Amino acid sequence: MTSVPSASVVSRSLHGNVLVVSIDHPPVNALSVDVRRGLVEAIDAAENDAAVAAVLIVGAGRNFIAGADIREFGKPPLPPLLPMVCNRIENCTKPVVAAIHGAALGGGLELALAAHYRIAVRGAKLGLPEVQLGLLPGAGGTQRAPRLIGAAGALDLMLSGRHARAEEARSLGLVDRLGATDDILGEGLAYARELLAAKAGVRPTRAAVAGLADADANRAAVAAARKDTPARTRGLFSPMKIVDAVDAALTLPFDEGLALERKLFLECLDSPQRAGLIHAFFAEREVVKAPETQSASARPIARVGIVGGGTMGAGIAVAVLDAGLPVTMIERDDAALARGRAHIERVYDGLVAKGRMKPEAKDAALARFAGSTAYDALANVDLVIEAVFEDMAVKKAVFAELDRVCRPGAILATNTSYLDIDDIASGTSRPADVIGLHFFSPANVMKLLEIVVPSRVAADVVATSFAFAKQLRKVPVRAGVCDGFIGNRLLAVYRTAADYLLEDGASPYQIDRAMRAFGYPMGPYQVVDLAGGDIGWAARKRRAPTRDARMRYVEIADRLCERGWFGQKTGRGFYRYEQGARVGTPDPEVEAIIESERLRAGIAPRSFTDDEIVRRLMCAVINEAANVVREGIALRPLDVDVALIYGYGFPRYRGGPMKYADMLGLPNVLAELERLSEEDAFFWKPSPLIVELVQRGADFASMNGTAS
Ligand code: 3H9
Repeated sequence: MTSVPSASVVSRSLHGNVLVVSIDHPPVNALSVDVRRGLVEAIDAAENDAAVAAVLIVGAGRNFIAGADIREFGKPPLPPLLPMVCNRIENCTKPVVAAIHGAALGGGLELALAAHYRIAVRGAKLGLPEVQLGLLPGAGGTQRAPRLIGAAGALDLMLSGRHARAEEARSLGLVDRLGATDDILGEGLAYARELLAAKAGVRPTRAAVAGLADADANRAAVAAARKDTPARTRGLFSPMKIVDAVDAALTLPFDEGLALERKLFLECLDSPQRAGLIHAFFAEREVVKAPETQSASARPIARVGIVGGGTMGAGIAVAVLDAGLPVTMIERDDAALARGRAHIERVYDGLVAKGRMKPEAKDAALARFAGSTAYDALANVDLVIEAVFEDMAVKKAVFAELDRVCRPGAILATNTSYLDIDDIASGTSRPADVIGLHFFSPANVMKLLEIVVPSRVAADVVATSFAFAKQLRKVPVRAGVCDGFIGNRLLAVYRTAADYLLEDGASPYQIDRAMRAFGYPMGPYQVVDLAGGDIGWAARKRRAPTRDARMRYVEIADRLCERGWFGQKTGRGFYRYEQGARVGTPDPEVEAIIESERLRAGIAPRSFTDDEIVRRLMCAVINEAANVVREGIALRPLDVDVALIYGYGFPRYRGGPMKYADMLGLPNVLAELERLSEEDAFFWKPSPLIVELVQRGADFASMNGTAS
């Protein structure tokens, strides 16, 4: 074996007559400009070296190649571009084999598809996930994949972005061979030598016909995708471009198809959705790097206690059981405990009924569950999560018990949504062990976990909470203590701004429609009806004594609550729900109530465009989010973005409210806030952070410390 130096991220070594080209570009072998250059050099070297009979491309480390280097998007492209690299590989006059382990995603899979032969080993995951970044496979994937596996299979991979395991990839026809062992180099070399021995020549995928054989099926697949995709991918730009590109693979010569793919790829690359989605990709990887995770080591968590078996406690229990951990639930009496357990069983039964869980898995999860009415059952747990009624006295009583029974070093967490966790902590003898773990309902489904950090908590307790979130496969966001933390504090202003619009002339139905068109799955009043109007009512009553006298207060929702119209669960709210229907219909009586409230408040209603509605609600959220960052409640703007995307249905393709604000331009946001301040100087007072950033010519991204 002789080694030839190349660009340091791509090395070449001759194994007999096979040139092994190894990509070693941690963390995931993304196809950066150096990698692309190294690959072209390697193919050139193979062509020019008579001692080379075949080329084997492998990835060093845990993956083959995770795709194009996402950090390069939005910057001027540097040659050689990836489509050209793929063409160079395909045009090589000596057979090129790709040996795939770990991730072969996006451009990584496209590169493999441009090779002449592919082998994958167990654990490999192959996919074209560009759609999740607002893109389409832009290095020949839309043209080569259909030629290999047909339009239906290719569209499924590209429109879902899902990963296919090696075995599935083999049966689809994406790879030719499954390796028998995990030794990727050994398997790849053996395959290459076998091909050489069989005198197998080059086999350009552009000339492949297997996938094109059933022209009727392919046409039908494209027609079906064209029909279904807009509704399925509501608001997304790139999916229909994918359909167009696959259509071209069926109808145009290869090179023309490639040219169209390139054009469509560039359209996607230029779209704000690409910027939003890639921001979200990096932001969700940044949030886990809170300072305490770097400065302290997590405590081990092997046993978890949960106090409270209501909807929240049971949901949290399911989330913990699903992570494979044992749970001990505490309730005040046997009947409440039985209800808690029944809650948990109901969640699992639902999953079993939908075929998403096997009955054995349900039994195994429940075998990890224990309940007790005595706090002493928590003597050995490593972490307790309190999920009882939102009342300070009740919480303090629970924490006094936990302080009494839990072992030293156990973490005592509260799931409170708004109570002062410093106050809860100070009632115990161990405030350094007390933290907030704010789950969202349904807790076993919702991804967001706000980790609320009170002033006296130990750094390793924060680090443990992040590690615990990872065990639960949640997305953790670090938040400081204030009323509502990050998410609910922003929800409150969102709702207030909506209520102002309501009283000033918009209907709840128009507001909901406008916000759905913006990209939320539900409008604010649909959310109220789903969550239960009584929850917000209680919060408004709680805040009433401390509400600033300058704050305008809209009473419309109170009028509905006074009638017992709490939303879906009572059959009426802002909408009517006939016989348990989950989708409401507009209610003229609600409109009449709104009308009379306007009269009472002396307001002459005016009309608002959908665009005005979106602008106002977004300005309210952005402005308060800026305050949240300024006060250090959120570490950075990106933490706000992740919280709203994962906990509140903010459209991911807009990147979160702070990214969206940057895309609008902060000077424009400030100008809008100043205009709105003329109507209500108190509510719309521009955040000093926005004012300062605009003065400096900076944006929120400049505070993130990341590339996106
Ligand atoms: C594409 O290919 C376009 C082409 O069709 C056309 C081009 C013309 N680039 O996720 P992890 C970083 S679009 C740059 O925590 P895991 C990531 O930010 C691309 N960086 O690890 C993180 O950095 P840090 C299509 C990337 O083991 C670190 O790697 N491909 C890229 O849980 C570790 O990542 C995709 O969409 C990248 N492409 O999961 C695949 N990927 O340590 C995207 C990752 O500084 N990637 N990083 O925070 C993934 O799905 C996962 O990263 C993967 C590993 C499954 C590979």
